[in-house]
Amino acid sequence: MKLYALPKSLNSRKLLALIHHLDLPVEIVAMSVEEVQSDGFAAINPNRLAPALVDGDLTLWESNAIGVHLARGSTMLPNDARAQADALRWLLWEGIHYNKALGTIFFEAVVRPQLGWGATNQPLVDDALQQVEKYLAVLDAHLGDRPFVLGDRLSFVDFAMASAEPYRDRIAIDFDRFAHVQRHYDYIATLPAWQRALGNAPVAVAA
Ligand SMILES: N[C@@H](CCC(=O)N[C@@H](CS)C(=O)NCC(=O)O)C(=O)O
Repeated sequence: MKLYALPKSLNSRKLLALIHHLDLPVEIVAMSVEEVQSDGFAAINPNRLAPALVDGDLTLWESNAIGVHLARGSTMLPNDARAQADALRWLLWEGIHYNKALGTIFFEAVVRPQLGWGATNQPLVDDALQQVEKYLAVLDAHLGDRPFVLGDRLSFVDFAMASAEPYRDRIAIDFDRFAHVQRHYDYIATLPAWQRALGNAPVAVAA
């Protein structure tokens, strides 16, 4: 299996963390933005976006679909139908609403200046900030009485939800106002697989 990834991007990171957490035999192909936009890569993902997975004759794009494929049968995805529907609910919400808004802010505030891709699109950022406030309140209330998004157990959904965790301090959102999201992000940041996905040495955990 091969995962084509932009290692520093939000949507690739959730999968790198999952692969490290489950120690899956997946070859990670680290790509540049130019490679992702190339005609060659369009044969794998016609959207010219990363990540994409090639597993034998199955080619998958959309990070959360890839995550479900990789996590199936493991502790990182529930087995029963109702719990899987709940996982799907949150994975769709994450992609369509929550991290769509966070990702826009991240792209404009962090990626665009880094790549030298012109000036920040401030109206877009202002709109995304408004959206993200609404969705952060939803996630914060949900995490108020459960440690993980799906309840008592860590799952791939937590990795998806925490995609923006490393950039908390670099985007114009006061996460301290969302104490349960902060606590969830803090926990995810302690996981060795998460740190490895970030390219960091594992965080020392007290015995
Ligand atoms: N909904 C897609 C989004 C993929 C996406 O937007 N990927 C970005 C990085 S997070 C990308 O490849 N950007 C490269 C480009 O825009 O040229 C997913 O979840 O996989």
